[in-house]
Formats: sequence, structure tokens, C-alpha cells
Amino acid sequence: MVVWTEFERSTIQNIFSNMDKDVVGPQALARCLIVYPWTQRYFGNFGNLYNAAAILGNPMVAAHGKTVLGGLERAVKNMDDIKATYAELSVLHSEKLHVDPDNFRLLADCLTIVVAGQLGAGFTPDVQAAFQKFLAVAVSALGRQYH
Ligand code: HNI
Repeated sequence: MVVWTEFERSTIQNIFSNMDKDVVGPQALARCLIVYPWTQRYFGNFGNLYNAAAILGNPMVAAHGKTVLGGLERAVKNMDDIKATYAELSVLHSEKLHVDPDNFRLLADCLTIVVAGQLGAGFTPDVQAAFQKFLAVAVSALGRQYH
């Protein structure tokens, strides 16, 4: 089981409660699709992903970015059992969506970069460490049902 310090818990909760999810989720997913273009293959039904401007302006990307953040919020609310919280979501990504689990980390890294941009000087090394630990646990839980 993952052990969280009080600092880690409060940092992660603060980041999520203060973030503007309607901005951060879409930006993180758009960045992932732009920086790692092979991730676009899972979103063939999302319409125009032709270039960075199209991706940033695509309403389906924006909507799905919010969905992903909603998924992460469930993990924040269940920090002591992220594995069980994500069991079904992991099966979905593995068996139905066939998403290569390496991509979870790429999206997590994009989210870190967007959050760092928003927090500016507040994104200290300690804050980064807590946030990335949380994302690593979430990514690992999402990859659990792959075999
Ligand atoms: Ni992901 C659907 C959460 C990473 C491709 N994804 C979801 C849903 C949630 C979710 C929640 C909606 C499930 C449902 O409808 O029941 N995804 C997450 C989280 C992460 C993540 C928390 C990582 C942090 N997903 C990724 C990545 C990819 C991805 C990295 C591909 C590169 N996800 C998808 C696709 C769908 C999806 C594709 C279905 C989208 C649709 O609406 O058709």
C-alpha cells in the first residue's frame, strides 16, 4: 500500500481543489496529442486533429480532457485505495480501448507541465515530488489490469 505524508495529502488536495479543471484538463490532453502525435490514434472519432491549432480548438478534445481530470479526481478522493478505484477503468483502457499503458505516463507528464505553468513559483520541488508521486500511483493503477 502507498503511504502518504500529511504534506503530500494536503498538497495533492490543494492542487486539485484550486485548479480550473475546464482549462487544465483540455490543455493537458491537447498537449499530449501535440507533443506525442501517436497518441492521436485512439481518438479517430474526434474529428480534426490535423495540427496544434486544430487540436487546441477541438471541442471533443476539451470535453475528454475534462473527463480524464474527473477520473483523476476520483483517485484524489480515494487516495488510500487508488488501485481498487481504478480497477474498472484499467480494464476499460486495456480490453476495450486497447490503449498502450505507456501513454498514461505521457499524459501525466503533460499534466505536470500544465500544472507547473499555472502554479509558477508555487510549484516548488516538494510540491512537484508530491504531485508526481500521486500521478505515478494513478498511472500504475491504470496499468494494473493489463496482461
Ligand atoms: Ni482515458 C476514456 C480516464 C489516459 C484514451 N479515460 C476515459 C474515461 C475516463 C478516462 C474517466 C471515460 C470512461 C468511461 O466512459 O467510462 N484516461 C483516464 C485517466 C487517464 C487516461 C485518468 C490517465 C491519467 N486515456 C488515457 C490515455 C489515452 C486514453 C493516455 C490514450 C492516449 N480514454 C481514452 C479513450 C477513451 C477514454 C480513447 C474513450 C473516449 C471516448 O469518449 O470515446
